[in-house]
Amino acid sequence: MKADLFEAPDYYLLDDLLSEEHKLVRDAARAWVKRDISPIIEEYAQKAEFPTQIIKGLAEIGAFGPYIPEEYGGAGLDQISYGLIMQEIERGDSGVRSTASVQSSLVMYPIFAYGTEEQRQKYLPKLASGEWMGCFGLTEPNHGSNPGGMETKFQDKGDHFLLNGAKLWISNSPFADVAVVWAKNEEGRIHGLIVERGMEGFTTPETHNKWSLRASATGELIFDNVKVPKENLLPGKNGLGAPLGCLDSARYGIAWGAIGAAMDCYDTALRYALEREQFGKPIAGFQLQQKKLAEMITEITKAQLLAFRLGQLKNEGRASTAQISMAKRNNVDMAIKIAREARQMLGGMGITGDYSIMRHMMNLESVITYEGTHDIHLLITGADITGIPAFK
Ligand code: TGC
Ligand code: FAD
Repeated sequence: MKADLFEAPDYYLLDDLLSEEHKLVRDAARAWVKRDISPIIEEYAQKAEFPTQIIKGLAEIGAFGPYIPEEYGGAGLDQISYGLIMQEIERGDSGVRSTASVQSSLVMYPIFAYGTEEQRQKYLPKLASGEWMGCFGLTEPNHGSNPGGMETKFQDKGDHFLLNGAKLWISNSPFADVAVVWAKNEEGRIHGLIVERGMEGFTTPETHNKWSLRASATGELIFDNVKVPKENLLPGKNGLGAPLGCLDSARYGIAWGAIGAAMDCYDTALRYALEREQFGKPIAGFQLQQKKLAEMITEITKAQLLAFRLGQLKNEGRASTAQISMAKRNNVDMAIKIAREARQMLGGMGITGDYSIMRHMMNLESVITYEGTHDIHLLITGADITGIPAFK
């Protein structure tokens, strides 16, 4: 990995719209990524290992529960700060951002929003500090885009619930201390349960051979007659809307995160094009290369504006699921296209680990798939504007 010379593009002077707190939070995350992620991430991605030593640093920059109130150990920040932290982390690596997204939006958020006061007190401070890590089990082998069809189920056994089933593609599962698991009760209603490592019958085998998100640990959750204490049920919300409500928060973070990956690819390609000479001049002087760079900065700027406005709406409690879908879909698609173009601009060097672009490009194949695929988000927009759901 070359020295991290990253300079963030801000073509429309968006910094002027940020508060001093936003800039402080963003700059701290940016400096941490430069110091603690850039020097090591390529090695960990190559060996397909999550760098557990970064957990403490993630907690320190406020990446675990940025918008969870301070009384529960969160950072008590607004939604734009949350987005900026995700942008900076994903500038380093989408897999590291995944770890933070899952911890914050898919584990801490449901415990905060749907949990009892005892559950909040027990889990949130430890999750915020990184002492405990969490994962979120919604997807199953036979149910990805349609989680409502899930087969994982629990029975009421009087003094406990008996949980059976399996979840697949679960970020953080191989090392998570707690899992927020979505399962159906005997009436077929979906509920959230907090399952802890060490419960008998609960295993978390790792998924290997990924070409994407290699620095993030992914695995299964297997429940074989797991006795879950009744106090581990999240009582505040049930039905499919409960897990989907968590996805709103995570997808919002991804809309910002993808900008980070795109900015890194653009910045790397611009610097390379100014230095690399062919036919007696820098390749940045050729019109075809300028077209790529000009289109990249245009798309990044549009994505930044979309994310910023969505952040304002989120702060006001007015961001709809469909608005979040539009931003997740657009910004991830923008980033993956930029990664592909930027990689070409580096010629043969673009396929090496000396530069971050190919890693971003491969990571973004997961990002465009998880938290709702590119096509599912298009259908969410379609349903919103026509009033006719076309999922089934
Ligand atoms: P549908 O009939 O549309 O909805 C069922 C019920 O849920 C309500 N609802 C929501 N509630 C809160 N927030 C939302 N965003 C909601 N969206 C829907 C809805 O009102 C309804 O309520 P009610 O009371 O009428 O029952 O459900 P459907 O079965 O037709 O499915 C719709 C669809 C396809 C959009 C949905 O299932 C979907 O979003 N599928 C994609 C699945 C997905 O995104 N999975 C992600 C798994 S987690 C993950 O990938 C983590 S990656 C790691 C990382 O983040 O880094
Ligand atoms: P499928 O649902 O089988 O879709 C296959 C294809 O069919 C897609 O192109 C899809 O768009 C298309 N399709 C499906 N339905 C329709 C339709 N109605 N109309 C048109 N096209 C359709 N899940 C979790 O619960 N927790 C996690 O932490 C988590 N982490 C993940 C990490 C990684 C690295 C990956 C790759 C996935 C992760 N996921 C996680 C799962 C992820 O959310 C699912 O992969 C995703 O929702 C898609 O489900 P699927 O893979 O089963 O694909």
